[in-house]
Amino acid sequence: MTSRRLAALAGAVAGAGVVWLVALTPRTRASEPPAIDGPPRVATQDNVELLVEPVATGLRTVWDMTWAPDGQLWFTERGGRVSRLDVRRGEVTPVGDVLDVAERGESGLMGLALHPDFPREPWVYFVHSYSGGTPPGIRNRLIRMRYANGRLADPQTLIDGMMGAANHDGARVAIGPDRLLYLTMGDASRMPLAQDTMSLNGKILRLTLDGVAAPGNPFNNAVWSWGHRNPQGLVFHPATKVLYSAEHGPATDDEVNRIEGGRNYGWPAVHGLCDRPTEQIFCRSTRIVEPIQVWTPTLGISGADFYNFDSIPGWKGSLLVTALAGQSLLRLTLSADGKSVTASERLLSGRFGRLRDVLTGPDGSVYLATSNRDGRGRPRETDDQILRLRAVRSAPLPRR
Ligand SMILES: [Ca+2]
Ligand SMILES: [Ca+2]
Repeated sequence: MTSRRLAALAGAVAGAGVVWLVALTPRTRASEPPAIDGPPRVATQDNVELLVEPVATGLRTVWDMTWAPDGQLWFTERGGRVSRLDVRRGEVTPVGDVLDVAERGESGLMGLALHPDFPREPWVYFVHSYSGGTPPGIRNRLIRMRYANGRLADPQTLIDGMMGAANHDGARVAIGPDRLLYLTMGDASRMPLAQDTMSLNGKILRLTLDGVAAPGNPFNNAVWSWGHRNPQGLVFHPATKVLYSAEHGPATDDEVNRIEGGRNYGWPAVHGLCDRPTEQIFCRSTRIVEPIQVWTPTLGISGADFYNFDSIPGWKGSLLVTALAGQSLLRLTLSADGKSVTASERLLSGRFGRLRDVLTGPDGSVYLATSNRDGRGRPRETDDQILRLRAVRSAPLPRR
């Protein structure tokens, strides 16, 4: 079945949940045609039953997803393609390609954001890797393109020359409530750069929407916070407007950080918490900000979004984070001040492979992007996919 037909089926089913009830009714006669499998269901720790539906299939390493004001879901694929997805109909419409993309190892077309006044201001922002520089190698740049008549055109480079690499090349973009553009940039496997405040690697950067270092940045350049290894998740809390990042650790210490401008997040001197003696000395002398959550061994955490809806009972205010190697969706409950994690839950373990990004939807659904064709997964025929999670019913089932 083509990806379009599969997706159309999913869209139709989303509008008529009753169909699955029929499909799930036990068959009584051997001569009946085999029923199609219903979409997988998973139960949360509160025993809320979630339905998982494919919305789009046959994609290649979906990296970043965001909403446009018209309700279309825009996404990047790492090889360079940009598309929009009608989540009700399951229709994928390519809108253009970012040219000059070098997709090697973890590098390629990554972060995506729309101008806050889109489409009146028709700018779409991207971070991508390319081959170039002296000596020649992988570099990263932030660009924007103009969207008109259904197509992307007129690429403009905003910042260029950031080191790239086949590893630690994370680049997620988020536009803040302050109308500034925030951008994560991995250390590109050059660990000391993360502590060099003149380098743009191993940083979270803060820029105007025209790509200029934002006024008030601590070092009069684009650097906002430093000491980051490979942040691939970046999201503002919907109520407090505080910025949070999700970061790949090495073999230990994946981190979720609460980002404050002008602060040092420790890498490579500190992995995770300031708990080893050598780390404690460094932390005392340099005022490190410790993560609010760590995972050891690492799960390869990536995209992040807040869930700010009532549709899934118990989830409102949660921070959702995807895991690549850990092949799961993590849900974190934050304390009232947002400075610590009070509970966590791990869902979908191994069910859909590597998960690169999560995006919560205006209808209270949760959209997930798989990354099984990134060279490290075991892709199935339908990969990569954009999946939708939604509650089957609005109240948890009674506990058995
Ligand atoms: Ca850290
Ligand atoms: Ca540590």
